[in-house]
Amino acid sequence: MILIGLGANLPGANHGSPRDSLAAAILEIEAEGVSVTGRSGWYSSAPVPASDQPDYVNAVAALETDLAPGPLLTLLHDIETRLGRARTVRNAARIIDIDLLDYHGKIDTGWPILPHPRMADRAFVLRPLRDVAPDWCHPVTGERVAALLARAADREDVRPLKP
Ligand code: PH2
Ligand code: MG
Ligand code: MG
Repeated sequence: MILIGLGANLPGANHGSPRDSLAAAILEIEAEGVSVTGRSGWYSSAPVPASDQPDYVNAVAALETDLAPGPLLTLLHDIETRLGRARTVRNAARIIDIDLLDYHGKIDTGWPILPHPRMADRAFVLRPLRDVAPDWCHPVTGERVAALLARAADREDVRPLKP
């Protein structure tokens, strides 16, 4: 299974909401010939680390593609740029962020790092991931998504949005 995380906490370049940007990103991914085989609900989440930034909208999607991890992540970054993302400092508020979370359980400390190095303790990733892949286990530790979610520090800050 290939899983990506999507997040946004600034209005889009054409004034769409963060949720619109996430939906637009998913359409762009499909337009590039990558199948989107599952998508979580939309979640509102407080920024991690805590800050005065606007709340995020987060989601997770499952993909099917023959692209290897590197070309896939390059494509995802191209889509971020097309949707208006400007890269500044780490954890800056953003129009769109698309992260490669898991690629068929591959473990790689090079580029891209797999699984995503911070996913195991982020409820804003794990809560939507559980919608798409309730049986998912962390490729390194073997822990199930529900177990990781139960001890994620930000788990109270992730709330489902109306569909
Ligand atoms: N992404 C970050 C940093 N912090 N916080 C929330 N709630 N959601 C995110 O997507 C997020 C974040 C860096 O990519
Ligand atoms: Mg990210
Ligand atoms: Mg990113």
